Amino acid sequence: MAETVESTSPAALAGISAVEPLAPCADFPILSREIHGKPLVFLDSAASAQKPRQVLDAMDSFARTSYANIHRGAYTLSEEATAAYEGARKRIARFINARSVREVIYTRNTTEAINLVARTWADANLDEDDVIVLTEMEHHSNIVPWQLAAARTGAHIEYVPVTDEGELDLAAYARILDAMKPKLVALTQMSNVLGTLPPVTEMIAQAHAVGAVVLLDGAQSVPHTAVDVRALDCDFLAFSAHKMLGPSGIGVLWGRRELLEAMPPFLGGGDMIREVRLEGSTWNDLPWKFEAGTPAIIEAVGLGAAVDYLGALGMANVRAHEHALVAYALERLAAVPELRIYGPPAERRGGVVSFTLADIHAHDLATLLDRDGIAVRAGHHCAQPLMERYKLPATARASFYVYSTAAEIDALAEALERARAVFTF
Ligand code: C6P
Repeated sequence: MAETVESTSPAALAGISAVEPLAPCADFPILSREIHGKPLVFLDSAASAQKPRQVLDAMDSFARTSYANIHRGAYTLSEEATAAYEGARKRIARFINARSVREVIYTRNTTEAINLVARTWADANLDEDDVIVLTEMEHHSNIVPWQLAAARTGAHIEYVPVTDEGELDLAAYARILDAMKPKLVALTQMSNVLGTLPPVTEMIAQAHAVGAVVLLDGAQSVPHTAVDVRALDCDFLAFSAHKMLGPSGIGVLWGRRELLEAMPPFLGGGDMIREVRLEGSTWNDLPWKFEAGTPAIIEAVGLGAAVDYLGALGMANVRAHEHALVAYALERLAAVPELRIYGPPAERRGGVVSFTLADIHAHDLATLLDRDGIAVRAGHHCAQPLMERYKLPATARASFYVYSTAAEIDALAEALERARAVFTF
């Protein structure tokens, strides 16, 4: 079981095993549900995480007692709502070690955060002589906005290939940087399909050495490991609340202040302006320059509560727990006949395991697992270029979080063995 995790692993160092959940399951009301008469085994946190009652209660209590629009009314409720909304921003800034709270911009999600940069920074800074570097393991959210930006500006996109083992080809990356001197590198801090954790600190330093700006897609990293924007020295970071125990409908773009100051606004409307005249308008200060219209106020309160909850668990412990789980999962699932796992070893992987079983279609597998109460994602995981690279139409994917346990991985492995028996009858 979890004791097989090697002694120098983050889990072993933190004294954490995969046997117990890191967070009390009682905090997560949904985990007491049954699906088809079986206890729910939720293994799809990479798609969206479940919410602890601390987050649900914070949103509920705010909506019941302090809700009003923000930044608008000189009355008590509006002042309380503004304080709650801006207070959450301060906690998020601390969570990622931002230099200033003004660098934290609320968006709808990671996708909108990346689109914001691809619309404003890219349009103002790129032309047909410029190169954008992406990788083959990006989620569609970190490909399509740049393809649209390239179509508008004439910039060229170059992709860092992935190896057969599911890691970035770092020699190719160095060659691309050297030969093409890109203006922008946009890459994921963790693959949502393979779980790969690229060496982003080194990659950012290499990109900066040739003058590139670096955007990190933190959708799968910020929920699962300590992310310190100053230590990483990145220029932009995008992430979503719903993958880190918070609600859907809110995400974050963090950006280096001088870059954000120089960027034109993204969306126009209320709150993002200083003055509007019929002849033209001027813009509000950061971060509100990028927050047009009534934002997701209750959701910001939820994200603040999620950050508090994760902070209390300790992000090093979250990482250690998931490392123990993924190490156990790789070993336990490898024992299932005809099961093939994709991606790197546990040391360079987050809490995600993509697999195929014999020639059973991933969707059929996921449907069968659901009969056993087990929720996994199946499909291309919004990473079609990566799936094409491995000639895979689809995989099934199990992903773990603070409430996951080794027993759930056992349940998955046993259900997969039963599924194989059904399909290969
Ligand atoms: N991946 C998954 O099941 P949004 O939808 O904007 O909150 O997040 C987009 C996104 C961007 N980058 C990465 C690396 C991601 O994993 C995701 C979301 C989910 O893998 C839903 S497709």
